Amino acid sequence: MGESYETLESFLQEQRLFPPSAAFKKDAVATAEIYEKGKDPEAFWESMASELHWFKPWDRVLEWNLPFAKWFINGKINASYNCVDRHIQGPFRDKTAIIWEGEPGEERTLTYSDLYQEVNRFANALKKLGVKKGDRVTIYMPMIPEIVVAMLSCARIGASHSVVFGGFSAEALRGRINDAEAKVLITADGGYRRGKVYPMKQATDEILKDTPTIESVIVVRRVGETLQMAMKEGRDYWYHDVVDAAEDYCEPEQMDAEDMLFLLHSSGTTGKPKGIVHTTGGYLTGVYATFKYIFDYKPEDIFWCTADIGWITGHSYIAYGPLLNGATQVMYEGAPDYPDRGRWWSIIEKHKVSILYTAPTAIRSFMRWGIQWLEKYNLSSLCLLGTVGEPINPEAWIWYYKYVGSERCPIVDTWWQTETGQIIITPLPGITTCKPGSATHPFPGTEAEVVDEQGSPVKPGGSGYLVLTKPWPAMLRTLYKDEKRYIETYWGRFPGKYLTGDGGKLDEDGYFWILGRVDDIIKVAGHRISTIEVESALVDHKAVAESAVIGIPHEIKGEAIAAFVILKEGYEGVPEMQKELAAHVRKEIGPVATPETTIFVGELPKTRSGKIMRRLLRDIATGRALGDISTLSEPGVIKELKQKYESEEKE
Ligand code: 7RM
Repeated sequence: MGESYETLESFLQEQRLFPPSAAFKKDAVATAEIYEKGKDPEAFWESMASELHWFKPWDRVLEWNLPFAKWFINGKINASYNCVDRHIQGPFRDKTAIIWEGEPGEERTLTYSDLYQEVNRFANALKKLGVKKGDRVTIYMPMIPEIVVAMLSCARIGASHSVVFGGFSAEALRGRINDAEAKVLITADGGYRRGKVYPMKQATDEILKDTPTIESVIVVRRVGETLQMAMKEGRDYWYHDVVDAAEDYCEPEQMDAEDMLFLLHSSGTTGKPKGIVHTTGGYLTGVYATFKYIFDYKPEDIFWCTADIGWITGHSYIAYGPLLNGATQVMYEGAPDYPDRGRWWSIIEKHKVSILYTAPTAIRSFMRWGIQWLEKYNLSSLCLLGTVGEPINPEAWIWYYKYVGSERCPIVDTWWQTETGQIIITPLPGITTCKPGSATHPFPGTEAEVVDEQGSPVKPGGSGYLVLTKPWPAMLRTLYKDEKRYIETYWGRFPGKYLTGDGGKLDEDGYFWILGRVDDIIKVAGHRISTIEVESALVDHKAVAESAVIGIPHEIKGEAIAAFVILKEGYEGVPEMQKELAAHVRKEIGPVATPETTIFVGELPKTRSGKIMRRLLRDIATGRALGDISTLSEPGVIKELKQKYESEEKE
C-alpha cells in the first residue's frame, strides 16, 4: 500500500470515536426515540408489522413458550405480495427493483412491474408442475435475477424454498435436497466466475438419481450453447418454456404468519448441516424494519449487498429486505477481481450505488490490492457502508471508512446469524457513535447479554458468551425435522437464553464486541463452515484413517482451514496426497471448504477419554505457547506434531 499506508497508520493512532455527522443526522430515518420505542418490544414490532400488508391482522403479537416463539398469531400474509404487488399499486410501479450486472458485462433492469409479471407466471408454472402449499423447492442457481423470481414464486404459492449456495458441490446439494424432501429443483445451465463458465445442471445430473423426491427440474438458460447437457424428457424443463406457457396472474396464497417461508441449511457443530426454519410474518417484519432503519433507506437509494443469495445475508438483504421496502438494488453475478480489481468500484460508479453492504474479508482483499483501484472511480454516490459475516478488525474498518467512504459515510457493523434471520447487534446511523471493531448495541426491540460460565451477565469490561435474552420476530422457529437438536443447541446451555455460539465482550461504555465463535464453526472468507463437516469429508476418503480440522487466522479470509490427517497403512503423506484430499473435500462440500494446509501426522493429541484436543492443535498452528497438557494421554505426540507443523510451514 506504500505511502497511503503511513497515513493510515497515523489515522489508527487517533483512537477516535465516530459520532454521526450533523449532515447525516439531519435526514436520518431512525431518530433517537426508536430506542425508547424498542423498550416495549411487542408494541415496537407490532408497529413495524403494521407497515406491511396483511390479508388478516393478528390476534396477538407474541406467544412465547420458551423456547418456541410464535409471532403475529393468526395473521395472514404473503411474502411475494408484500415484495411486489404492494409496490405496483402505488408510485413504484415503474421503479427499478433490480439492476443486474452479469460478470461478462451485460446488464438487465427489472422494474417492480416486470418482477410482478415474472413472479406471477413462474408461480403458475410451478403450480402446473404440481407444487402445492407446504411443499419444498430447492433452488441451486448463480446470481441472476431468476433466483429472486424463483424464491418469490415459491412464496407466492405457499411452497418453502430451500436455496443451496451455488458454490457448494453437487454432493452437498444432494444432502440438502434429501433433507428437505424437495419436489422440484430449480437450477441453471451454468454461471460465470472469473471469466469461466461453470456447469450447474450437468453437475446436478450426477446426483439426481439419488434424490427420490425430485419430480421436476427447471433449468434457466444463463450460459447457452457452450454447455452440453442432457434434458431428461418428462423431468427436465427449460425455465423460459414453462414461463412462456403460464398464465399471467397467480392468486397469492394467504399464509399463516407461522407457516414456513423457507428452510436454509447452515453448518452446525456436527457433520450434518442444520435446516434452519424461518416462518413468514415475523421474518418479514424483522427484515423489513432492520433494512429500513439500519441502512437508513430512502426511496432514491441504490442499495448493493455483495453477498450470494445462497447465504442468509442474501435472503434477508437481497431477496426480502430491499424488496419489502420497495428499494432499487444492484445485483452482481461474479467475482470482485474480474476483469480487474476495479470491478466493484466501476459498478458503484456506473449505477451510483449509495449503500454498500459487504464482508470484512472483501475489504481486506481490497486493502491488499491497494487504493489505486478505487482512485480510478467516482464513489461520491456512496452515503452508507455496512459489513457483516465476521469481526472486522479496526484497521479494515478505518480503511473502509477512509478510502471507500471518504470519511463521509457512516459504517454499520452488523452482527447476526442464519438463525437470527435479521440483524441483531448494530449501530444505527445518525444515532450511534461508532468504535471501529464493535458492532455496538442490540437493535431496538431485541436484547443481548454477555454471560459467564454460570449464565450470569458479566460486568462492563468482562467477556464471555454472547446470548440473546428476548425473542425477536425473525428468529428461527426450530430445526427442520429436528426439534430436539433445536432445543439442545440453542437453549440447552443457559436456561431461557439463546446461545449464539459467539464469544463477546461488553466494554466499559456498554458496547458489544464480538470475539468470534466459541464452538467448532469457523468463518472462512465469511462463509460458515463446520470443522467437523470437513473432517467427515476427509475420513470419507479411502486413504484417511483419522483427521482433525481447525480454523487458523488468515490475513484476508479471517480464518482458513488447517487439517491434521492420519493416513491409513500403505498410503504416503506426499504432496499428491494433499492435492487429492483437497479435491475430495471440494467434491464433497465445495471450494470454500478446501484446507489451506494439510499436515500428515502419526497421532493426534487426545485426552485420556479419547477426545481430540483441538485447543492444542490451535496452539501449534498459531505458534502459541502450549496450554495445559496435563490431560493429554500421550504427551510425546505433541512434540512430534509441533515439529511436523513447523517443518511444513518452512516449505
Ligand atoms: C450473517 C451471517 C453467523 C456467524 C456469527 C458470527 C459471525 C456475523 C458478524 C460476525 C462479528 C459481525 N450468518 N458474524 N456477523 N462476527 N461481527 N458483524 O454471517 O450464519 O453465516 O454466520 O458469523 O460468528 O455467529 S452466518
